[in-house]
Amino acid sequence: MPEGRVIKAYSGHYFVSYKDGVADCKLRGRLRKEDKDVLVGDMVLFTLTDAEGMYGVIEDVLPRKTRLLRPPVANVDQAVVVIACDEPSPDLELLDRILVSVEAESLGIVICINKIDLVSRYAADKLTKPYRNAGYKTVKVSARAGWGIQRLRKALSGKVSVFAGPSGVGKSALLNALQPGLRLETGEVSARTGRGRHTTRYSHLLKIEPGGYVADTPGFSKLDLNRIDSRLLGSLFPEFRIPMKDCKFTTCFHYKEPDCGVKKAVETGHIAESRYGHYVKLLLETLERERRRSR
Ligand SMILES: Nc1nc2c(ncn2[C@@H]2O[C@H](COP(=O)(O)OP(=O)(O)OP(=O)(O)O)[C@@H](O)[C@H]2O)c(=O)[nH]1
Ligand SMILES: [Mg+2]
Ligand SMILES: [Zn+2]
Repeated sequence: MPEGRVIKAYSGHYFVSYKDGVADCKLRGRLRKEDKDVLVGDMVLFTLTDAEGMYGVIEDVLPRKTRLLRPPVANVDQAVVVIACDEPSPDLELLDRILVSVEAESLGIVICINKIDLVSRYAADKLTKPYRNAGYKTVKVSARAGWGIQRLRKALSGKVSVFAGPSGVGKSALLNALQPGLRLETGEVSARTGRGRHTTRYSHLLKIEPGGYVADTPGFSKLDLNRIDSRLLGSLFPEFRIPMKDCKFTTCFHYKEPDCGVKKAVETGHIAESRYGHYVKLLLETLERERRRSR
């Protein structure tokens, strides 16, 4: 039975890329009954239903290596979290939420700072610094001016990646810059609201040269982290991991406790205040949810 990779899925159609092309597949009734969700990135076994090899039926979904909830994709090696320097203005809380959700799935992370043509080099560096200091791989680019595209290509090469981030930051534009000829639709940011217009509607896994896949995905502006354990949260901020070892209490939440290594690192500037602030916000949310669940 041929094996392939789901590259796009909508309204009951699953587009499966395999050695002879792409087949438009349906789900075998059994899978539909089990309510099995088949995601972009899933590896599947399928049977062809026509001689030309254009249509088929998915018979089985192979075990997933990884799975991200938002955006929903399977089997990616890394997430490329895209933000814009401006238009839309950076939502650092959303960025930190996305980073935590990706850390929780143990995927690789690249932070891509797009639209550097719109701001000074100083402003772009200032935005990037807390994340570089936290140990993240960051790439500053401009899809419009073509700056940094080679560095981004290098970070994607040989891997399966997913672009994640709010609407309007330029995910589709970056893919167009990476792979001439794709002609993905892009949409102007609204002058009135300063937000993107949700131009990309469906996730789509695309092949890029010289090797690798990238999923373009619809932008989103909210992310609830409702599967994360309050005890784990601190370790999902990579720059907390070493300072945490100096906390007096092994159960430290790095919040109200005395003698906390993380809080000390915030005071000395080794941890960015914005990152710590988002940590506290997420911690309180998580504790509140755990309290409600245990009632
Ligand atoms: N100035 C500038 N504009 C850019 C850059 N990259 C993208 N844009 C513009 O930003 C707008 C949004 O780009 P898209 O690629 O549609 O954004 P997206 O992230 O795919 O948005 P959704 O599909 O809605 O999630 C378009 O008008 C692009 O031309 C850039 O580097 N600089
Ligand atoms: Mg798009
Ligand atoms: Zn602590």
